[in-house]
Amino acid sequence: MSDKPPLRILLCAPRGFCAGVVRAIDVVEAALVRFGPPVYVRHEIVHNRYVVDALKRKGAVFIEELDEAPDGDRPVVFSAHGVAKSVPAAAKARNLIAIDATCPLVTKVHREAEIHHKRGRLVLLIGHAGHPEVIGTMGQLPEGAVLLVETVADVAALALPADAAELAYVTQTTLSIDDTADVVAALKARFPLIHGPHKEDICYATTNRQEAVKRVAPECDGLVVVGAPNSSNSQRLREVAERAGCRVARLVQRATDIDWDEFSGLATLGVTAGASAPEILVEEIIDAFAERYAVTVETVSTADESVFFPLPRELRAPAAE
Ligand code: 0CH
Ligand code: SF4
Repeated sequence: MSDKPPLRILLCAPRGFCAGVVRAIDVVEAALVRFGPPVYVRHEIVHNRYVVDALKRKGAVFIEELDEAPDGDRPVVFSAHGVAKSVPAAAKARNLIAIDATCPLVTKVHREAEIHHKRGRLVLLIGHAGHPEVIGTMGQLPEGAVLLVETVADVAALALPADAAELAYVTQTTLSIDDTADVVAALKARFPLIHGPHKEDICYATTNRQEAVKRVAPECDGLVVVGAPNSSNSQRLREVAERAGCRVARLVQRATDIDWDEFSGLATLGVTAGASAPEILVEEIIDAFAERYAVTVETVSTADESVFFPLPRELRAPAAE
């Protein structure tokens, strides 16, 4: 008999990589094959250090701004989070080879914002200030054409008349489903004529990962989200667990980050991973618990995912003759 205390692990499914992240990483890999190193990547391709370090070893060079890359015909990949219109324009002006790894579901939001603007509407973006996706979406339109709204209180504080007819909203793709529903409800209450998507622009992956956490959290005393602190969708998963009553809900990048005092005396632990966290890190964390507990792992599945996004045309292998 094991002298380790028992621990039941409820493993959320879906968890981890989404279709946009798989595509973004594949874009960098394909660009390395097509052009050879160095391939410049503007911003972390996805918010995960393990992924970034693995690509660095293959010859990717991560930069925050375009001017950190030399002029000339080297490829520069834009991250999954998207970029302002000024970025591809600057790349073109400098003769860089621009390769766009923006998730198609983020690009869809960019196009929605553009359509609203063309129809003469002021666009309200629900999102988190300073996040690269928010900077990218705001940067689709001229200065002042998009206003950022983060909270219900921000809606109340908007200096706009209640009968402002030409208004629309779009959202960041990785927000909390519940918080966003409240902000959208506040917008609709204050501006009944506001245009918007059917619900919001939160993507399928964000929705499914939050749903799975909601299902397991009430049964868990603790929950680990494998993900990085700058990963918006991962942070939202931790919040969902906390709000559902998990005594300890933590975001963890690697097993070495776990504070074992916090995770002592657990009977049931939930485990999930943000959309940018590779499965190998989930395994590492479960293995670390297995060193201290006699673990049993049950997968709790709340949705099936089969979304796939092809590579940008310029990186696809030529069709077989
Ligand atoms: O959740 P955020 O947007 O911070 O990004 P991530 O952790 O890199 O996950 C991938 C989503 C990228 C854009 O939606
Ligand atoms: Fe695309 Fe959603 Fe993944 Fe972001 S989280 S990359 S929007 S699928």
